Amino acid sequence: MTTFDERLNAELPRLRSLFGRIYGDLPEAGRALDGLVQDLRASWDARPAELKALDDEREADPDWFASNQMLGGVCYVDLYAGTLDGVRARIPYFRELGLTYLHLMPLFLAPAENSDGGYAVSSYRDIRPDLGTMADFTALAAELRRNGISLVVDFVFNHTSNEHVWARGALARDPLYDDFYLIFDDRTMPDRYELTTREIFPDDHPGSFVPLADGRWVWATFHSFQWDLNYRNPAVFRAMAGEMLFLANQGVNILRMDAVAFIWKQLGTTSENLPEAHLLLQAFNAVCRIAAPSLLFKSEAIVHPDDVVVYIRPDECQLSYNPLQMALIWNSLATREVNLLAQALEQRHNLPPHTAWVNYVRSHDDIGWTFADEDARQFGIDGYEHRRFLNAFYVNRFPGSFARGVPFQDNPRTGDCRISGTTASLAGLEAGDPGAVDRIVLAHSIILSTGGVPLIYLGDEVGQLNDYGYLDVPGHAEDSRWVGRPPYPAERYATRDDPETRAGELFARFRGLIDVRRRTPAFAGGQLTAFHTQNPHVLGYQRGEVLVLANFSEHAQTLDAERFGGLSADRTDLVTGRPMPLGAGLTLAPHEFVWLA
Ligand code: OTU
Repeated sequence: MTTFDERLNAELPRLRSLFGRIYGDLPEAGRALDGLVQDLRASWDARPAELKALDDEREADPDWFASNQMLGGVCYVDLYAGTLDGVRARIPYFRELGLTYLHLMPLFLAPAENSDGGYAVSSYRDIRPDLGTMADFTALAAELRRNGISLVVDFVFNHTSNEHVWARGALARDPLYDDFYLIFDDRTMPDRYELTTREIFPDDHPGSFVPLADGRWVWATFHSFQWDLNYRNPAVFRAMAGEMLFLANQGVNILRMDAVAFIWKQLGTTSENLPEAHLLLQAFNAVCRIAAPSLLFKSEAIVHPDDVVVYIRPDECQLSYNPLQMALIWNSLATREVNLLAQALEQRHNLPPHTAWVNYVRSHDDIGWTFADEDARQFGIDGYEHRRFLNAFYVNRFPGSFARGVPFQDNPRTGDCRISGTTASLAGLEAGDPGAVDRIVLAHSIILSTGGVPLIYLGDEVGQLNDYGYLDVPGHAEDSRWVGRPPYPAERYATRDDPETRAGELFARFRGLIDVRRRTPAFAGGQLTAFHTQNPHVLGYQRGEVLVLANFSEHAQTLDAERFGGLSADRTDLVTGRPMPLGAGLTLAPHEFVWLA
């Protein structure tokens, strides 16, 4: 077992050098670092023995998350289970499904009516009262741990709500918090910043700043009640590190680092993905290595793929959402062509050792078309026009569309738009399209087999549909992402064992795939080898000795025997157990995929 002092000695030089690179020789930085070292020691002393044991276990097995046993689920506490105790009561179901990772959506104290789904945090140390208490949370974390399920929560550290004590202090000009946010007396600086920043939630407010009651302006990238923190102030880093360590000691295993792209601002730039954002994450990472060694970060950067990958390193974020794969799965379902997805898997999938993707079909957010225009151009596809097509297709404004999505942040000025909806509604179940179930399973077969942690939005495994009820909820009606956040689909779950129902059919197929993945060591790790099918509708890749083929069209597709030259021909499909010799070529039924061992 490594002692605290050994870890401090090993990591402090790195932390100190990161502080130097971020803050230069600012005298406050030295003071913040000294204070932080005291915080680290106190936090370690308070860390429960059970968590210290887990620290040792995971330090000895740093690739634990790359196992083919890993399966993630994500849900809202209130919508899925009512309260934290309700979540605890669902642990038997999580085990039935095979979850080893549970992401509970933001559950901290937040403004009453609209809190951006909890992404406006008013206190990192208080649970929203209607969900339970911090003691319930800690107990749930322990219960999940005993059931082999790692607990993931959001670390919303780019901003706080305007009701957080820091925000109230800053508004009141309390010298302690004066410099915690980016507040300006007049529009001079905001105007200069906004020359180069992007509008994120234009439906809420234009630009990056919102006015305060006293006439000043505060930086608010997202909603007017979400104020961006000022990380140029080293006291902000120390304060946030304290909140992080507090959560670590409650038994959180993975922090989903929200909105990482935005944490550092620099005049004359987009203020996204700046080098200091990475240095700050590395400094937070060093903090964990010293006082909560098993805590991992998952980066939430839904940006250009070149920018996404830079966050993924063992000493920064060990895990990352894979927004490119997510968007391109939907792209292939719409176009029935695998060109962009195959290219992404070939050129942008493999990651450095000791890191992993979190692969997902959809999240609680909108789907943004974050593929690289340069990549698309290689196929003669114009990014702007193609995004317009995808947006039209997924909101059912394109002839023949099976999708029932809803536009999000439609910005006619920039042409930007994103898509909200549940997997089932986007895949055709709501429209009654005969290919819907196959599409839902096909999409998940990709995230279950490409390598990384597959993450299911809970309820999608029984085909939950869009919830238009959000239109009647104050604070939600303006935000179409709520259409994709339906309450627990009790009726669907109740029929999950009845193969005559849609829910039952889906659930059985999900369970089948999850079982195969679990007993197939080739699905561990993240390395993938491209396999060129030469058929525009059929995706191919190899995971170790397993050859995956997936037909994205609603017509049968044939691959000639010569495609498989050099591969062993004697194959069985792990999904169905059917022998599939490759010697005479192979025909895939509509939307069929095979995992050939
Ligand atoms: C995240 O998303 C969360 O996932 C959202 O639910 C929050 O509203 C938001 O942060 C603010 O906390 O713009 O449309 O990577 O895509 O950070 C979602 C850039 C978002 C953004 C992402 C943000």
